[in-house]
Amino acid sequence: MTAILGVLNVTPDSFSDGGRWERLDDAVAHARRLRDAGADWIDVGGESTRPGAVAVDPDEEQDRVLPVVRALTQAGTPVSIDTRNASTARAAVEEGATIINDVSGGLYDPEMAVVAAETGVRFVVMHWRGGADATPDYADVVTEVREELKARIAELIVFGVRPEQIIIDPGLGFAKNAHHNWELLRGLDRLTPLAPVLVGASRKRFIGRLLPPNAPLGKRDAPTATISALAAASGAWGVRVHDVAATRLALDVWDHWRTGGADDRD
Ligand code: PMM
Repeated sequence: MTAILGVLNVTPDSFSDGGRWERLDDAVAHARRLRDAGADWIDVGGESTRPGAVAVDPDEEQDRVLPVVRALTQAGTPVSIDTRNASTARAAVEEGATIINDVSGGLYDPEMAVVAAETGVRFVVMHWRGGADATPDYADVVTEVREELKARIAELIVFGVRPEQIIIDPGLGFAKNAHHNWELLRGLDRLTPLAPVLVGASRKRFIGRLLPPNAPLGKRDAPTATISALAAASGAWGVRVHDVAATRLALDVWDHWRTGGADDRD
């Protein structure tokens, strides 16, 4: 069954600007809703990686995410830590996180590979060519992303990361235009032989292009859920989404399709 990572962005603009504990409570309550809706992991991030975003100091990032990671793991909720900073990844794993999700695949912070190797947790290696603001330039996006991820896996193994820790991600929207993103989704079955594949399409701009101009973000959740089902059908290991309930339903549809409704004989 395809895994669901529910997005929990603990950035200042994400939650009400009340007191610190109030914000923590909000974050934990939102995580609980995501978990109840069917998330397998809560992917906690304290730094926006969207186009135009400013890098956050790792200490500030840890002040944001660690209390949330601690509260969730203490409640038995599986946590993934979405960070490019090795110190944040290490601290989150010490608090019980079981996945490190690095949009730079370890290229932003050279210590990240060491932390992944030493902690031994699952490590999401996203395809990265200098972030969301870098210019997209590919002759054959699927082949180039595939080859770059393959090379990255080989480098990480030299650093002591075990192959079975690695999950790859095509990095939709990161130095890729809408056409590149759709090509990568169409070519997903060329990435799955390398390693388990995570897809992060949720609410991204290329989905917005399917909708009327200025449609609210929430309108992107139905097409996101459709992508989740199609990604599962293409062999994805997991999807990272904001609206977990819609994706849960879409994945359940795929599961019934795949099994011919084997549990529905009554
Ligand atoms: N996208 C964002 C953040 N983290 N992690 C992975 N593995 N893959 C992604 O595509 C990804 C990510 C940016 O999206 P957000 O601002 O909506 O969280």
